[in-house]
Order: sequence, then structure tokens, then C-alpha cells
Amino acid sequence: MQKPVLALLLVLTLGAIAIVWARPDLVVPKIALVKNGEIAYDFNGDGRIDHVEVWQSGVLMTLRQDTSGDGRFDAFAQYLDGQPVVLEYDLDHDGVIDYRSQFVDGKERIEVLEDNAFVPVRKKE
Ligand SMILES: [Ca+2]
Ligand SMILES: [Ca+2]
Repeated sequence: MQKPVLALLLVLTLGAIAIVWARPDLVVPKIALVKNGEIAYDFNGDGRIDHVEVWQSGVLMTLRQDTSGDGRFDAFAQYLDGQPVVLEYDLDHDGVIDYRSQFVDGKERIEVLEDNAFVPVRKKE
């Protein structure tokens, strides 16, 4: 007497498994969370922001970090198509950028600040 009910349940269960197996996107909607705008982090937990990402429609545009933990940003990156194109650092943490790395045609060009001017650094090849 209960056999038709069990059979129906079995069919429904197998049907549900088939749907989940064939089209998981129908059962679990994709999370439409696209990063946008500025996202700030306090990674070292000292109450001061030390990592800021700027996103546009899910694409990382720029990044800045306080690597020394003095509350001042000392590392900056600009991205194009998800790849870093310009990296700038304030290595001595005086608030002035003194190291710049640019990627031009896949080649890295490094400049350092000397006497208030950026001077190219030639890499030994
Ligand atoms: Ca911090
Ligand atoms: Ca500096």
C-alpha cells in the first residue's frame, strides 16, 4: 500500500540528484558579489588601516600598504588587467617615495630617488 509513495519519493529524490548533478548553478545561485570601491583592512590589528584595495567591477585597480606599521602608507601598486604595472615604495619610511618599478612591454624598469630625482637602475644581465 505504501509502495507507490516510496516509488514516488525515489523518483523525486533521483530527479533532485540529477538536477544538482547536471545544473548546480540552478540549485546554488552564484554569489554575485563583485568587489567595488575601496576595501580597507587592519591586518596587524593595531587599530590602524594598513592595507587598502581599490576595486572597479571586480577588478583590482590599486593597492596601498603600510608595511612598517607606523600608520603611514609606504607601498603602492597600480594594476592593469590584474597585473601590476607600477610599484612604488617608501623604503626609509620618511613619507617620500624613493623606489619605483614600472612594467613596460613586459620589462621591469626600476628607478630610485637620488637628490630629489628618479634615476634609472640598470639591471645586470
Ligand atoms: Ca594596522
Ligand atoms: Ca622615503
